[in-house]
Amino acid sequence: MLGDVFRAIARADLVVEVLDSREPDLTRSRYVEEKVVKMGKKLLIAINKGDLVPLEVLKGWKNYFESFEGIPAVYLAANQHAGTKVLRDRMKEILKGSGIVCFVGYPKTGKSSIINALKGRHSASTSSHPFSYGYTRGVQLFRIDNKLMALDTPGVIPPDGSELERAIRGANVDELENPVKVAIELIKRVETFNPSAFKEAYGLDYSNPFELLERLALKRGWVYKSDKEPNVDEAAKALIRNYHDGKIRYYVPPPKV
Ligand SMILES: Nc1nc2c(ncn2[C@@H]2O[C@H](COP(=O)(O)OP(=O)(O)OP(=O)(O)O)[C@@H](O)[C@H]2O)c(=O)[nH]1
Ligand SMILES: [Mg+2]
Repeated sequence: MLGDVFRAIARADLVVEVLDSREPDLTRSRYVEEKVVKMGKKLLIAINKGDLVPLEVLKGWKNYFESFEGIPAVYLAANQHAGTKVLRDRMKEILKGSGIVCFVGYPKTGKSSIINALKGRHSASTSSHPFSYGYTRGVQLFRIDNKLMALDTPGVIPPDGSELERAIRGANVDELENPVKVAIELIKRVETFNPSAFKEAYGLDYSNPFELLERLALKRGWVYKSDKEPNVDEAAKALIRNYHDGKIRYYVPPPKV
């Protein structure tokens, strides 16, 4: 799988690494970044899901990447088509006109959403390429306009890292060993940055993470047939999926430069 991504990078002139604005540090792959540089490709960071985070924080992360790490960066919210023009202009500027751009990043950071937003309504509706959300399987080539082509790649997660990190990096919930344990860790982490994140998302009151899962299960009608107890496993998976789908608002502040 990672081999497919590197073969796609080899075909491109510029690589855009897509990060989740809530967790830019945990959703970036220094391994892939180093590989991109070694392969002689240009790198641009796109901080996506910007609608979930205050503008000052987005600017702070952009400044951190550009000033401290020397990597050009833009922020955007693909699902609202906000910031896509800035991204398109920045890509053309780096490419000095035209070329092939390869989008990489962990699953669920929004690679396919960005490409779809870049294509715009007109070309998307006339495109013969099948476009779908959900996990992108193979590498696909799209035309953005008469200057830019985009390679969409599947998100790949290295096997190292804790289950919590894997969940934040978009791991398929059905591949997590213990979704309830991971969901509880995720709730605790998010609440250290935004104590009311889940109350805002679900409108539920609770006194601890496990109780949140129970309340969520009952609200959705997920109970075990045998004893009518809340199905917390189902609730845990749903919560992690909602997290991936950008329903939970919080942010990790950028490092002080
Ligand atoms: N809130 C918010 N959600 C977004 C944004 N962009 C994408 N999403 C959501 O994030 C989820 C994943 O989006 P995709 O575009 O499929 O992500 P991907 O990186 O292509 O995922 P893989 O193909 O699995 O690697 C979807 O539920 C999108 O609706 C955004 O800017 N803001
Ligand atoms: Mg995709």
